[in-house]
Amino acid sequence: MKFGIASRPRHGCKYNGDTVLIKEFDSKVLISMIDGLGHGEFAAVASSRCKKCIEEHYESGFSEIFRNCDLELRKTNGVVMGMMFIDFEQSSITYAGVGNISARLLGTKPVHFISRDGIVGYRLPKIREYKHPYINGDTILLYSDGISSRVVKYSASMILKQDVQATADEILKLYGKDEDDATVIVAR
Ligand SMILES: [Mn+2]
Repeated sequence: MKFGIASRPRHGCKYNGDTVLIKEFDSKVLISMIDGLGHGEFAAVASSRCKKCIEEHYESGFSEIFRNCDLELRKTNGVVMGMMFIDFEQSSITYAGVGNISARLLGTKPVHFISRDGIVGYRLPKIREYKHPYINGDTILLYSDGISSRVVKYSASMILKQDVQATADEILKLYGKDEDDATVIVAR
C-alpha cells in the first residue's frame, strides 16, 4: 500500500496536535488518525501519548486499543481518533472512530464511515466497527476536522487516479483551515 500524508499545525502555531500512525504487519495495515483536543503543546502531548499507546497494543483489536488509549489519556486533554484496519488477505476494511474524524473508501463500492460522538480519555463511547470489502485499487481518505467538509467536492475520480502524496498535498492546500491543525491521509 502507498501512503500520502500531509499535515501541518494551525496557522502561527509551533505544535501540531494531529498525529498519524501507520503500522504494516503480515498482510495487514492499521492506519490511525489522532487529533489532540484544543491546540498547541497540550494537544500535541495528548496525541503523541495516544500514538505510543496504539504502538503498544496495535495487534489487540479496536475495542481494546481504544480502551487502553482512553485509560492512558485520562490526565490529558484527550483526543478524537479514527482507525482503519485493512486485511489484504481477507480483502476487507474495518473502521472505528470516536469524535470528529472523517473516513471514506473510494473505488469499487464507496463508503463514508461513521465516527461516534465522544472523546478518548474523557468520554469513550462503545466502539462500533464497520466492515466492508476492500478491492485492490480502492483508495482510502482519512482526515481531521482541520480539513473543511467542502473536501467532499474534490473529485473522487481524481483521487483514484492521482499519486497519493500529490493528492494529500493538494487537499491540505485547498481545504486546510487556518485556525486548526489539519491532516489528511490518502492511501491505496
Ligand atoms: Mn482538530
